[in-house]
Parts: sequence; C-alpha cells; structure tokens
Amino acid sequence: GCGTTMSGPCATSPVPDSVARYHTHPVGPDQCCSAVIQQINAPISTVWSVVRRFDNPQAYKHFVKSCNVLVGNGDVGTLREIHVISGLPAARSTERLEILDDEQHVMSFSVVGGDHRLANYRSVTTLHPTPAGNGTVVVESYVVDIPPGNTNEETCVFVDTIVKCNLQSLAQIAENKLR
Ligand code: A9S
Repeated sequence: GCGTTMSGPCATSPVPDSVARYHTHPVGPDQCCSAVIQQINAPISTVWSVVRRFDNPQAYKHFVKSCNVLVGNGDVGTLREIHVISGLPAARSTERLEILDDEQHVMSFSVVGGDHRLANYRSVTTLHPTPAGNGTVVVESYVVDIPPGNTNEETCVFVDTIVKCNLQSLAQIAENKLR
C-alpha cells in the first residue's frame, strides 16, 4: 500500500498498469492512502453482483446497519445514507457513487457527509480474474483526510482494518453463493 503523506499521484500495489490506473489517487499533504487485496474463490460475476449494489452495502459490510438511497437509481451520482451499528465512533455517513463500470468491474464512492471523522474518504474497488482457475482478486484502495490529532499510520491502520473486514466478509458471501 502507499501510506506516505505526499502531494500528487500515489501508486499503490505492484499490480498491472490496467489496475494501477484506477488505484492512483491524488493525495494531499494532510491525507493518506492505502490499498487492500483479497482473493476470493468465486467468479467475478458472482462477486460483482454483490459489489455493484450501491443501495445494499449491508449485504457484506458488517458495520452498516441500514442504508437509505437519498437520490438516484444506482447510477453514478446516486447518494446513499448509511447508518452504522452501535459501538463505532460514528452513527451515519452520506456517500456518493462515483464510478460503476459493469464491463471493467470498477466501483468507486466518496464520502460527502456524516458525523464521523473520515472526511473526504474516497475508495475504488476493482475485480480481476485470478491467473488460473475461476477466482477473483479484489483490489480496494482509498484516500482520506488524516483526522486532526491522528497520525498517518493510525489513520491507515483504522481504515485498513475496516476494509479488510469488509473484503473478508465479501469473500464469504460470494463463496457461499456457489453452494
Ligand atoms: O464503508 C467502507 O467501504 C469503508 C469504510 C472505511 C467505512 C467507514 C465508516 O463507514 C465507519 C465504519 C462508520 C467508520 C465511516 C465512513 C467512518 C468511520 O469512522
């Protein structure tokens, strides 16, 4: 991942150019970015059917209690408000769908409001076929403002942990759909 504070593009993991293109974020001086990779033993079509549902993140994100679509039909520009389970330092987040590419299997959203500390969060998720077999590699990268009073490393550890949880849960759900 790329956990350094810098201006300009920040390349993430050692992945092909076709992948890196989507995971190269402009990163401001008070922002951090990183990426998480998850292998899933299910075909891309199965994984994509879960990831593409911007109106239903609770299908695999355990921290999401409920989701209301505020504006839109699931196309780019759709706004959703998620309510978060109790015990987290937040209750809700307002999020905008930025990219939904059913051919390239790319989805991206940004955080535009809420009562949490992850200001200007933006993530990009891409799906790739495994070199052999019938599996999927998921790459999810993000950029976010470093909250006042926190370090770059603290912020990355916090967000990486959430994203890893989400992608492990996504793997379980996609693999269970095959049974
Ligand atoms: O939802 C995601 O894909 C990723 C993250 C990092 C979401 C984080 C979160 O929803 C909480 C889980 C509530 C944690 C937001 C926006 C802020 C938090 O503090």
